[in-house]
Amino acid sequence: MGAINAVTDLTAQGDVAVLTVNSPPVNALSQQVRDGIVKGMQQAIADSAVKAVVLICDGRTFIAGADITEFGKPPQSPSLHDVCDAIENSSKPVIAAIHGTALGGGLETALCCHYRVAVPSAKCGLPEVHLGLLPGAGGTQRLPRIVGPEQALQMVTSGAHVDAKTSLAAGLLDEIVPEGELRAGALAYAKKVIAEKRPLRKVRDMNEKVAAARGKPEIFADFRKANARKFRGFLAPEYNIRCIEAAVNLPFDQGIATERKLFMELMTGTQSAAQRYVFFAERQVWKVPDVPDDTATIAVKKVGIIGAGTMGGGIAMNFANIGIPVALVETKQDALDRGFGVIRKNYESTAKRGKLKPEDVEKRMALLSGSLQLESLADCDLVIEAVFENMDVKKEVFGKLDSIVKQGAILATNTSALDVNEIATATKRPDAVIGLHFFSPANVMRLLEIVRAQKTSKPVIATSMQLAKKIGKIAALVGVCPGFVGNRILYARQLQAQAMLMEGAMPWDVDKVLYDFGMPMGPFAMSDLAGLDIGWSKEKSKSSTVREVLCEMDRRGQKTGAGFYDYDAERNAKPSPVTEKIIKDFMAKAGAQARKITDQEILERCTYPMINEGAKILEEKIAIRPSDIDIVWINGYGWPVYRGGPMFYGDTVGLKNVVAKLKEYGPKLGAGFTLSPLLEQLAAEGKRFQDLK
Ligand code: T1G
Repeated sequence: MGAINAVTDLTAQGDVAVLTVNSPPVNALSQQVRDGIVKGMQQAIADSAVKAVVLICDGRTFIAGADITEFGKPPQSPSLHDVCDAIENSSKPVIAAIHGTALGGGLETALCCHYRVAVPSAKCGLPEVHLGLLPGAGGTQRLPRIVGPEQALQMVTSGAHVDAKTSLAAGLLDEIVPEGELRAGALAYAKKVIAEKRPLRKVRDMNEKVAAARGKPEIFADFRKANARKFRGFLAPEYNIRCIEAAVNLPFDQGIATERKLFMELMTGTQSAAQRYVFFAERQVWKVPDVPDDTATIAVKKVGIIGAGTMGGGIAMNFANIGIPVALVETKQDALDRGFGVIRKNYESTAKRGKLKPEDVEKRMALLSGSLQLESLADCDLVIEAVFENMDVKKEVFGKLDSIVKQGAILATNTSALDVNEIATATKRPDAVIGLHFFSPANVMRLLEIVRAQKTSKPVIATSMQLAKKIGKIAALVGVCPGFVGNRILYARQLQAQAMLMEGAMPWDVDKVLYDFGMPMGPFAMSDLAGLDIGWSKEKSKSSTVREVLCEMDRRGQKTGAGFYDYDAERNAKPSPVTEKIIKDFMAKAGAQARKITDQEILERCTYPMINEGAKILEEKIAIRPSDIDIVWINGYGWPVYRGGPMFYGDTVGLKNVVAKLKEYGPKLGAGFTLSPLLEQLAAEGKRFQDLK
């Protein structure tokens, strides 16, 4: 008995051996943890005084999975399968004692135990699908044997964390013990198992629920059909489904063989590499080298928002959602009333979907106050302007805020592209000025670009990052330049997409390529959705571009039933002969000859300039690291997570190939296009963006 290695120990409590794992931060199944469990089991079994084993973890959680940092490296024994076998084939009953989140390999390990107990706050899940994987240690074969194939399909393809109560009802847990008394509760349960001479119950032998589903292929066909849209482009969900099918149709060991085969296919594929990269990128993005975690922050007890339109209203909801009072200011009462009406409607539709209690709708609405005077913001700790996207208007507002709002408050702009340094000059406190670029709809989109101006202070940055986390956003700290990170890269793509219209491609040709690549929609469908008339003015319009002509014809996008596409009453899009004619007229006027542009060229012409722009953004230190750029494009624009983001995609294609193609397209990319020196240098050195630290 005693320490087995640095992260595991074995102690005796009467005739029960307690095998404790203590490997912060999440007791992941590193080689040391695996070795400790195997050795601990051997010692417990060899000790005749031991009648049962409790497997428990110190720290914040039960085992939260395999150690993702070991993936892609040569496997080290003992394997997770060795751990599972050691437990499941033990001659003495093993009881898993669960707190925190038993996830992935952690839950799989618990499923190899003979019994499982947990505290009420514990959760169970198999989230491997989010890493582009599937439970590779028997989870796809054991889970359906307990909860049945239907619930197993839901769990493995959603990666959801299931609470203790639901897990108990589903049979994943045998008992819930009092909160904070896990060790005592598990020991008591173990003694009960001994006293009652309970059997060495193995999940692998529980075949009733899988046998009942045999001969019912519709379970899987219906599930695939119902989720086709959500799973589009992903490999892992389909592979998870196939493993559950194997659990239903094959004997256990053959099911395990199927699981191992499909697991390895995913593990060695680019989709999982991309999704594991994103897992770490989502944690890196919060780290700002010169703003340490212990930077002082400002308490934000009241938020002010100027503008109760789509953006202002959506932003307000974020803070009301976490119980922070919000004061909204508009210029006219009817605009204020309309804004409140939209917010209430949003909350009520969430409540209708059962995702919000009616009383919480009222609680959140009660946190909102409205006024026509900026003076009502005097006592706010954070004020965010979401007014018209015009520099003069914004500077005027900031000038007024400077004289109204208390000292020490943060003055933020929601601008999507304007120069935050210039906005800050309208105040005597540039250190308090920052950009908080929410993405529309602000109450839904996860991304927040936090724009650091030259004089923004570190406490203001630290507070903004901390607040972003509290409101459930994923925040990327970016520098000041036109379009910051996301929109600047978007412009690079739009330029190429529009240029190809003058070379023979139609909007629907370009959109199809990017949709098939995995984007939620292509550039032209996106423009129609956002509205073609953003920044367009009827008075100044000179029919000089396809977009201007469309707007002049009142074809302003989905909202007018026509834009690049024609839309039916359900807003289904179809290619428009009107748009085709406008494009052909422009080409005729320019004397341009249409040519066949391949899908591959469309894809390269749209994505490689994005990668190039990302490299420039890094050169100019507008983004801290390449993976921040990827986080922006995955969470702000829907870049498919299984392709890792534009910078990861560049690494996947190979920067040498990206540079070669950009040089080959040369003048086609437009007179303003220049190759990023950083991109060229990395390509020449055979390096990747991921090698940049
Ligand atoms: N391996 C290695 N490190 C991990 C890890 C893991 N599984 N999970 C978390 N970390 C690190 C994370 O990088 C961060 O490090 C710190 O722990 C805190 O994490 C065979 C193949 C458990 C719900 O997918 O969902 O098992 O930044 O910031 O918000 O079938 O971490 O501090 O240096 O996220 O409180 C399956 C992944 C693996 C669970 C806690 N398991 N982790 O959330 O903290 S694959 C998972 C999470 C597998 C088997 C398969 C969350 C969490 P740092 P955090 P949190």
